[in-house]
Amino acid sequence: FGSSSEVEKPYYVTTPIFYVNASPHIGHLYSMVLADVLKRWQLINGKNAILCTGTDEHGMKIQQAALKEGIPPKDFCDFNSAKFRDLGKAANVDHDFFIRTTDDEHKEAVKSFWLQLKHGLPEGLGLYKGTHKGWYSVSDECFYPEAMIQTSIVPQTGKKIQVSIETGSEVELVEEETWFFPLTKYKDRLLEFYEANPDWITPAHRMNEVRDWVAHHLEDLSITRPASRLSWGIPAPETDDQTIYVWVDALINYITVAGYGSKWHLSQENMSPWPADVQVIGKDILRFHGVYWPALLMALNLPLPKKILCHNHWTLADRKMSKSLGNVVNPFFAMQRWDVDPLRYFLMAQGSLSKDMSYSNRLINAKYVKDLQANIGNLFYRIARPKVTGSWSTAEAVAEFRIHFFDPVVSTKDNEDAPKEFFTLERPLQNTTPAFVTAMNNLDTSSALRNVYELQREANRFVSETRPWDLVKNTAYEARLALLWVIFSCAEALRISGILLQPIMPTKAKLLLDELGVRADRRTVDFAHPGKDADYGTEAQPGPADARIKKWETIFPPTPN
Ligand code: ME8
Repeated sequence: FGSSSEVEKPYYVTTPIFYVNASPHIGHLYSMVLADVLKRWQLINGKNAILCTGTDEHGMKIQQAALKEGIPPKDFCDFNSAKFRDLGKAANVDHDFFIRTTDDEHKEAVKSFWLQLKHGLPEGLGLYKGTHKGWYSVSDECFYPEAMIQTSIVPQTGKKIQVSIETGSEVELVEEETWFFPLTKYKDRLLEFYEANPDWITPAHRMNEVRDWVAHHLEDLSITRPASRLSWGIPAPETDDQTIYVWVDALINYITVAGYGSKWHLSQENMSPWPADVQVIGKDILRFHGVYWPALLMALNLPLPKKILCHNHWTLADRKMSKSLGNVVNPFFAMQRWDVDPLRYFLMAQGSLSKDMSYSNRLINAKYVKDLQANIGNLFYRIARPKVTGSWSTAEAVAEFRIHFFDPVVSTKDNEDAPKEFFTLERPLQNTTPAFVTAMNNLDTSSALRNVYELQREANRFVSETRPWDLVKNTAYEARLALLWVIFSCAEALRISGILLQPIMPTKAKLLLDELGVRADRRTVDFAHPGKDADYGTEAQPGPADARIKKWETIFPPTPN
């Protein structure tokens, strides 16, 4: 990153860094794609944006998983981390950084952070040593207070175990000497911060959960484990018997990437790109990001992220898709079956911030057919076919329209005799982008996409009503004008949709815009308004019209692959 304060801070998006104890699944893909869409959205708004993802490689969970496989932990991490990196690549996730918590730079950042917590804070606000007794879940990598534990019986064996009420994962009673972060001392500051920034977490009800937790359940945070129990982690500086708690290690990744520890320490200048503009997380890790993370940053007087976006979970047969339950869908297989962009579209259209989302091939297929094939695919197919456009491609028809008819049509609009149905697309063309922008500013991809879907639906209805296939047979001037107006209006619907769909379906949107002959420098949101691009289509793609149309027909084929 540029270290000069004159460099504009890029919009900074993060995903959680994923545990490498198992292979990635659809839930991980969703978080990655969502973050990627938010980054790409900034890009098509003309902003500079960066995205960071990566893997979380320390802790008891990884240590045990590696031991079980009989592989040295680092080799185990190398092997599984590569799968997450491959996933990003396969899904066209445009990340700028892929951080691994085993990277030397990160370890240095964590140690530096640790030393600041230990020595750099006023009396009472820094780390202290004590005995910790509590219920630890290796699977969740956290302690739970007594009140959040219950007894459960393992169905297969009848064995009684203690589990977390929240996640159902097994806990064990642990009593050990550790270092503590005095989280309770930050209670008032946290509550004041939430009060002053009620939109800090999206959606709002997650903010309430966090506030409630801080108000009623806050305890000091044990932030080391005895090295005798946890050896696979970053050693706490200045001791030889403690390892830094994996969650503290993990959270710091977001600032390691931004140069903490190497380029800046406590100075708030030249911190580009921190603070993050949006941090995408699943609801399972809300407390870590909504409570521990701001408290740790506050302790060091560092700026807090501007926004936490907390999404719900994908379920399979009504149960959370999860590595520990084993009910996971392999995202590589899913992309092979549905193709990358249609799957990205499905995830973004069905993704929800308020309820869990059910994953099934039947649903993906239904969405593919209804939204992509029968709606957007159909519109292009209908107006681009030679039987509708005569001998032109759509791009040529649009150009023809521009050259010969633009002014007359504008004046036709004022002509009371012009048939009303010819202007029914006007309003949807005007309204789609503003509504899409509002939804994206609310980080709501699903409602953003509904606007594009509606525009395409209106455009298809418009084609059915104006019947260009009849108009094309009529050689009268008015009929020719009407035909070109229909094609032009639909091309506008496609052009605007193509621009807006770029973050969600980068490859398909590019094909669409290429096909319409939209110049590369006219694909930003500024241009996603009717009449905004005065001459697309004039730089038609090389090759015969038929070849272009054939290419289009395979964009959303009957079976995606
Ligand atoms: O928690 N639906 O890593 P993790 C939607 N290393 N998203 C899901 C999901 C599902 N069923 N399952 C997982 C960790 N996710 C820590 C994070 S960050 C500093 C450290 C996504 O591998 C979702 O984003 O268990 C969730 O928060 C994350 O994967 C958890 O991944």
